[in-house]
Amino acid sequence: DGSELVEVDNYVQANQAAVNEEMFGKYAGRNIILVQLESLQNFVINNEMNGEVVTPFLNSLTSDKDTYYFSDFYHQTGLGKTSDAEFLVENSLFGLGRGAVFFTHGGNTYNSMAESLGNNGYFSNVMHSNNKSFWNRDMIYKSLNIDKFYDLDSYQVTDENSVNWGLKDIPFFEQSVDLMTEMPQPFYSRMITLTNHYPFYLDEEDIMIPEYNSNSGTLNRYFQTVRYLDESIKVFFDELKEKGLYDNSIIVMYGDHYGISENHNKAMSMYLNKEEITPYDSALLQSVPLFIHVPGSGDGEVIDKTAGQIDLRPTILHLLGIDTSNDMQLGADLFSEEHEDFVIFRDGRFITDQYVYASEVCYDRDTGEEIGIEACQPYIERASVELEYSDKIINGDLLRFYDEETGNLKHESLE
Ligand code: GP9
Ligand code: MN
Repeated sequence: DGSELVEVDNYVQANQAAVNEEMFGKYAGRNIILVQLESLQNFVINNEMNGEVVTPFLNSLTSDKDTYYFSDFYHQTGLGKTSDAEFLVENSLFGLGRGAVFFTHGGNTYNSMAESLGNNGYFSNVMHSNNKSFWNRDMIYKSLNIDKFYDLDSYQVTDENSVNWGLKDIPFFEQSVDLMTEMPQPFYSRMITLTNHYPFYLDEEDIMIPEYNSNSGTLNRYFQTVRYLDESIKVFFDELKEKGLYDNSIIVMYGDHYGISENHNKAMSMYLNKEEITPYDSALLQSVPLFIHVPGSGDGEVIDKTAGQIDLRPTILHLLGIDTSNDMQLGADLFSEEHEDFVIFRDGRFITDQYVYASEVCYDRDTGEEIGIEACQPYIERASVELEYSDKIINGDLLRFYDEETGNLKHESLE
């Protein structure tokens, strides 16, 4: 019943990070566009592959005057992959340790980012050119109060403009911006790219750099599809400018999860010039890029706070001037002075500014040396508490007992 929520609520309230007054509402009223970048890991950013720049456009954003680039940001997904990233961002809660929460708890009550933005006059939508029932999206998007899902049926998909999983990212962005011109403003669009997805195939005409030369065809092709993804984002920005949607929007872009699994450690060690990939390395490799691009703001900066996808919702809502102090959330605003350098992975691993915890070993983050478990112990406990609370909320469908307007438990839950 709802009484289970009392303990969770106390924890959430006690761990709220105070808003940064300077940042709160700084970009209020703008459209908000989230781009979830399929399988994009941070190791390719500002890096080369056999002398080829892999992400020229995103690299330019890392030192752009209008872009906050978060260089120590991590995905927190589990088996739900893309859908878990979506869940984290909408709810500031973790996906589940087993299965995909999109499937298992699609009918729950949620207090999503779409709902908060909807309550503040935003038209919320998701744009993704795949069959609407993939990952049970059509069902859970109703529970998340997303006004409209621009799925496969909203796009013109032909043999020529598709590859691998479907519509290529460049035509996806072109067609999406056309759809945006028809939307009521302000809008909240959450876009999900597709081309940079395993097994990383491209048509000949879209190949811009050669393959890598490791023993893994997957890693070898990955650089090429990442290069294509980078190009598609450049096209997206140009289209937004052309259609007059650029200046009054914020564009938030982040990787959804890893693209290169541990099955390719040998090839990765060759690329990274390391003798081997240890659990310590694997954890750090879960870093994905995060960009918050605010056209014309002059507010660019590289921020190396240790953080994760669960932090996106409070960060974004606060930038737009929307209060989250009553939200049942486990993330914290990235611009808060009280944001802690601590990111918890779904499987219990974690990273702080000082430690990496993986395979039940505590590592000194700077040196990669194994150290005594005591240093990690307080974080191990907090990681397990937060994962457990998140699971409790989802498994018990506890948000149906919670009134996020007042921050109180609903009456019937205590009867
Ligand atoms: C499918 C796409 C890919 O629509 O989002 O999902 P993934 O396999 O990466 O979880
Ligand atoms: Mn994905």
